[in-house]
Amino acid sequence: MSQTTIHSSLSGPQYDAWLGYHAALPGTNGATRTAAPLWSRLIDVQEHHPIIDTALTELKLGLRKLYGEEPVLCNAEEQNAEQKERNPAIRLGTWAGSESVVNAFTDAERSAVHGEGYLIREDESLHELVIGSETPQGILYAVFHLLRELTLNPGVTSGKADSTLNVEKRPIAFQEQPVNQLRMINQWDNVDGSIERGYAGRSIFYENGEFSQDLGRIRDYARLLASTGINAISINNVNVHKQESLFLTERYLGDVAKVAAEFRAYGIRLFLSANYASPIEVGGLPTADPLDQQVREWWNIQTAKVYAAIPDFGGYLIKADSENRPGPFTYNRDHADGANMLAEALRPFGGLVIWRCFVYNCKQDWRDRSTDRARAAYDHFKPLDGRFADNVILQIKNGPMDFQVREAVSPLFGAMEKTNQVIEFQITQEYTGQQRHLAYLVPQWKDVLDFETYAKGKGSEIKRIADGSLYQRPYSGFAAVSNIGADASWTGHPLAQANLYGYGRLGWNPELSAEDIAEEWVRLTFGHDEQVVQRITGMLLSSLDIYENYTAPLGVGWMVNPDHHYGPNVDGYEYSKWGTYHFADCHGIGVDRTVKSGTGYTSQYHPENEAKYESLETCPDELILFFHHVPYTHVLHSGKTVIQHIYDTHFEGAAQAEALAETWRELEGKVDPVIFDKVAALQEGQAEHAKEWRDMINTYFYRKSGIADEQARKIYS
Ligand code: GCV
Repeated sequence: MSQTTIHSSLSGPQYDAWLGYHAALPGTNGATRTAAPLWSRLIDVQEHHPIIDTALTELKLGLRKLYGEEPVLCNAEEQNAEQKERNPAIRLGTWAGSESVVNAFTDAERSAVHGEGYLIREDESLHELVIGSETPQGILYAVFHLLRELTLNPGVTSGKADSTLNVEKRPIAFQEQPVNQLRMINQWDNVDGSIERGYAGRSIFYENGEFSQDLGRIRDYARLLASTGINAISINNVNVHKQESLFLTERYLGDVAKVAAEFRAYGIRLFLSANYASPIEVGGLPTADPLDQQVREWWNIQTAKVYAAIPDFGGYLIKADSENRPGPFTYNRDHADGANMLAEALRPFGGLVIWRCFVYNCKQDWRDRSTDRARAAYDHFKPLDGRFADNVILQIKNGPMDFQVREAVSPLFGAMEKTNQVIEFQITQEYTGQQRHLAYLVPQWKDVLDFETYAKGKGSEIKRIADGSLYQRPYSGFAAVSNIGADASWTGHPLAQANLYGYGRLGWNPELSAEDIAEEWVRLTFGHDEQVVQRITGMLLSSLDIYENYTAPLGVGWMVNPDHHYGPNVDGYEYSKWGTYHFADCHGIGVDRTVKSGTGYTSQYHPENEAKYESLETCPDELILFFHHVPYTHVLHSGKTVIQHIYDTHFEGAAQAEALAETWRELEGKVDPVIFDKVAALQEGQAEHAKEWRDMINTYFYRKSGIADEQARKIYS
């Protein structure tokens, strides 16, 4: 066994996150310790594999925490039937490695799962629980599933049954298959220890130009990720600076390999963000032209060195020709030329190129009303459909602008039939309160995934493009920018852990509801006290609407301070080069993206959606200013004018933020005191800051429009 303990440089409930298994401990949030199932004292395993060893470590830890007793390992092959009868056990293994596990399931059952999928079945008469999968990863995911289930449904307590517990009738039986193939996390960490758009402290990966020596912290992160189903990670910022360009070289490859080993133990494949201009900056070549033979050879050789150090290396994540990063445009080549060059270098090793579509003109002239940043990704990439190599995947942000609290969905989903695609979300809360405000993002991601593109008629939702089923693509999935750092709670705001957890769960199964994921996370993290569960779940589920209420209205976006993007500044980006404008004047506000009179962006959608957005009659209220420039007196479907909507939502949002703080205060003494104090301070801060947003936005639009609030509330003039 390569590992018997879980490494941690920190401890406590906020650090344990959803893997504390506190839920059923006596005295914790009112729960009593549950009776251990008979099979939980023995684990029968017959094969050796590093990931199965990890699964065993996790299983032993989880069962010990849940039931106070660490199970022992045994080998049931060596027991006769009578002994087996006396020794109930958990049996686990892969189809190839464990005959007794194979025999526990029928052929039909086994063939219903493949790869990372798994089966779990409890046999009450034999007092055993069997876990089987085609792969060791599947076993690990099944173990985390089992522990989650035992925590969420503690069953009958050792004392009298507790009616407040969420008791589910046994026997346990699960058949699971991840819906998405690639379930990836992107770190935006820099080797100096900073994190671009990081709101939870310094990097856990790097400090002062070196890799962190605290591999235990990285392992703890790997287990959090694997427990939700994550199977890939890129460990450095997509903005690859000079020093990180050396990650592909001997200078850092040994360190990268050590980090890869930590993730490998949890079934997570490591990727690197690479600098497109590496042949120049690292290799000393005069060019990075993708059609230059020397350049191609440089990538081939360098990539072979990476694989010599990390044989299961995932591949390169690339941000090219975007926000001043180098790319193929410099050489009059297109993005297919650039991506395919890297694909060629990676192909012999089974590696992937993940190429980002966040490509737009960031030196726009605000006076130019015809250029529309929202159009850019589609305009650049749609014409290239069919030109990308098989091991290239395009990574497309969920919206056409940049992770706003509300924006349309990217029309590129549904536009590229012959191209592998993954959807990119942002877990880190750059534009959604920076982990100082509460914003549970799963409902937003659900809306995007459920969006009907009509690409192949009805039933062409974005989730079916992301999971590869609509176009039957070989590669597909989810990617998201991480929200963790060295903070003791990982995420700065302890409740922001729900976003990391929710992302993983949704990547595994996009059909899970935002409500179920929220409640699941709360129960795993805080236990089963009904008041705690209801209050925190309620806070999470209302949080994004609240945030939207007091910030930029009706889908127009931005209105934040430039650079750091925190706090209100209505004109912060209005006269800038970044292409993010609201065009408010004394008559009205919004961006005309119609074909009829605007930038023509609506035509990038399939006809059903184009028609819906093109017309004021059918455009949904929440996106009206994203698609149309309207007078303040325009009447929304809600019956309110735009200006009255702005006033009402901002008064309401600030009041709701205050109510969030009050709700949390009611939980004093019912949740861990460290978490309580931290969240209490953050919620007070949010309530105060929401007032600042309210007053700045309301005053701005009152001054612009000259229209008074119907309810004559206090608006500063
Ligand atoms: C990593 C936005 C952010 C940048 C980020 C960029 C991207 O513009 O503000 O910090 O850069 O998106 O996704 O590449």
